[in-house]
Amino acid sequence: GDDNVAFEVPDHYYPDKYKSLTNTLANRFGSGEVRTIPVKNIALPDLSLPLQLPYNDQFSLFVAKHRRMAGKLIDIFINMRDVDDLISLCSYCQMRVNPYMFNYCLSVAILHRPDTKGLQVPPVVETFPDKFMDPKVFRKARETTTVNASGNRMPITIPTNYTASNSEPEQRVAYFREDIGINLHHWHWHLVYPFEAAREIVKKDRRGELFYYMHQQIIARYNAERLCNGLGRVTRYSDFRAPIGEGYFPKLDSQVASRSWPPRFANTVIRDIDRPVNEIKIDVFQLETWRDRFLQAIDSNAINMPNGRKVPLNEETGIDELGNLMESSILSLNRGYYGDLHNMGHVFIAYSHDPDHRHLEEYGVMGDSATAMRDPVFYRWHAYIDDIFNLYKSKLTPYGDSQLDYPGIRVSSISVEGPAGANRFATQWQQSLVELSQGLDFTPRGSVLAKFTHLQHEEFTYVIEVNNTSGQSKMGTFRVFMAPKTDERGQPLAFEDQRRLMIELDKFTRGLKPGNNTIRQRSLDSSVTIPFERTFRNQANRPGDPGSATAAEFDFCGCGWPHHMLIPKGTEQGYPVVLYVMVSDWNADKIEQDTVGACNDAASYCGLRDRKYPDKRHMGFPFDRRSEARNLTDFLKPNMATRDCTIKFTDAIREGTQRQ
Ligand code: CUO
Repeated sequence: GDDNVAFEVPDHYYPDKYKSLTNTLANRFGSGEVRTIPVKNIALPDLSLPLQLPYNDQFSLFVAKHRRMAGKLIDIFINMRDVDDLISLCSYCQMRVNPYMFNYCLSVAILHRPDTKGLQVPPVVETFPDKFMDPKVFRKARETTTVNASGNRMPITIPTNYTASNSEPEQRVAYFREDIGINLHHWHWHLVYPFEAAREIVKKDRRGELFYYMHQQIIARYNAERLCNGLGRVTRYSDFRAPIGEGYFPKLDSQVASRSWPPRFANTVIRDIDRPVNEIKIDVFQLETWRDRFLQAIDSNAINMPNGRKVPLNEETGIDELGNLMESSILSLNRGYYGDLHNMGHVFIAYSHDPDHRHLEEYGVMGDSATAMRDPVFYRWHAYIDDIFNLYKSKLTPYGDSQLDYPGIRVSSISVEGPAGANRFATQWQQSLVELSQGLDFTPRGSVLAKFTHLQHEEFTYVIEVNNTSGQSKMGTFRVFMAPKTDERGQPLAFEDQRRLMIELDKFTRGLKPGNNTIRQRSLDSSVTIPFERTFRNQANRPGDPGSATAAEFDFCGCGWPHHMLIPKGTEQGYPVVLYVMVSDWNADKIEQDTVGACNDAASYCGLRDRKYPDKRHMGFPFDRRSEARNLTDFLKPNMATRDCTIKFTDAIREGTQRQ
């Protein structure tokens, strides 16, 4: 319009990390001119609250004050009248608002505004690579780019096993905890499911239940990795007065704040927090009180409302209510009484090295969803959270035949085919490249690639034989899980233990004609995972890529377990696991909705954008409840089958690198 003023942004004006954003904003107006941004003169909204966070400070959603600031900024971004006004505001904010907070709030806003689905946000691993990798990479990048300012740069190798030596047993699962893809998944999940923002943003279908289930699956997966590596299942962190045995030294540097992420020494005890600078004053006793009230709610099967009434937990929505109460999200039915148990657990641990700010230290990795999963204590905390949810689940009546059976449908077998051989999974290391240039504020333009090492598996195909004796065509939901067979002492797992170790591998729907059906499903099409390129590059609308999904879809679609971590590592001897499939009646499972363009390939842990969770059953069905069955064989019905398999790990780096 006429009130648009185009102005040239000087070269040095934007740090490199924002260039892609500014490019996008410019391209949005078709100018094509890289640093020309049409900026409208707009009446500036009141930014005083978000501006209270200093530019170079850390930003954490677990800090209530930061959350209030972010909530305000998201509101402001969401309520801008149109995209032009939003862009103008962004250009004002970029050099003034804390970059971590700015990036988060803008991502949430772009994800949730109907008119910004075509806008591009820089993927977080590129914007803030310092949250995901060893700082030596940045020093090397600095050297590389000064020595060789042009295009052809060698990738910088990110070392593996750099946070501890082999004297630390926990180091055996560092490849899982410090996997960039896993941490990106977790960051994306919390971006898609914020616990505090405008109600219409937070209120997504079954988000409290998904909080429970996605984190339950993380613990199940982590436990499988531990068992593969000769470690016991993770010990829950349930005594808040007891020392935390595991130390963690993150060895990450914040580029924005020019500081190192603080470590936590072995045997640290959480202490009362009094940090005026963060407006946090809370005693450990408060955490215990919230915990006791939560347990009381489960015990009495009801939630106390602010007005004194009691709302009974019902079988349908109980877990969803408890998820929101626990996290807590603003959907909690009584935040005043049940407080903020899970989030504050993160906060207590994150500040345990400097609870009264006397050393002027910032929070540790537990204070940020992009870094929390690196720390062994993350799993101890979430194992405890999961145990509490399981207390509730254990009170529910076990599923009966009417819920488990699918009359007329018999599954005669499940097996696995692939290069590793029949009923064998194979894993090894692989190296992949990730682009860093956006996040380095010292680099000249151009590509800086980092090469990192991660687990990978051979792709495979499930082959499932189903006999439909009903005489009619049917639709079935195939639910595929995997679990270890034995515990840490080599004893067969009882059903109650094994069900909690069940890892969801896939869930899909197929038609079943009368008679015999051979169902084939590729590992690549898992409903749990997203492909490598999507984990690392959620951008879209690249030039010459007109049919691509929109950036908002990609941002949502950035949520998904990284495909390279679909299968646990296994062992060199071949780790025994059981593969399980259930075919349930799609008529009882289905949600009637249009899922076209809803980014529908990683729904198991992430749901669908702007849609309902695409399965009517409880998340984790049929393993989310206890059963009378003593072991998995006892549990089986005609519409289920299992297969003993092994996961063979080869300690070698696979040929060929993946590129985003
Ligand atoms: Cu994802 Cu504790 O909720 O980190």
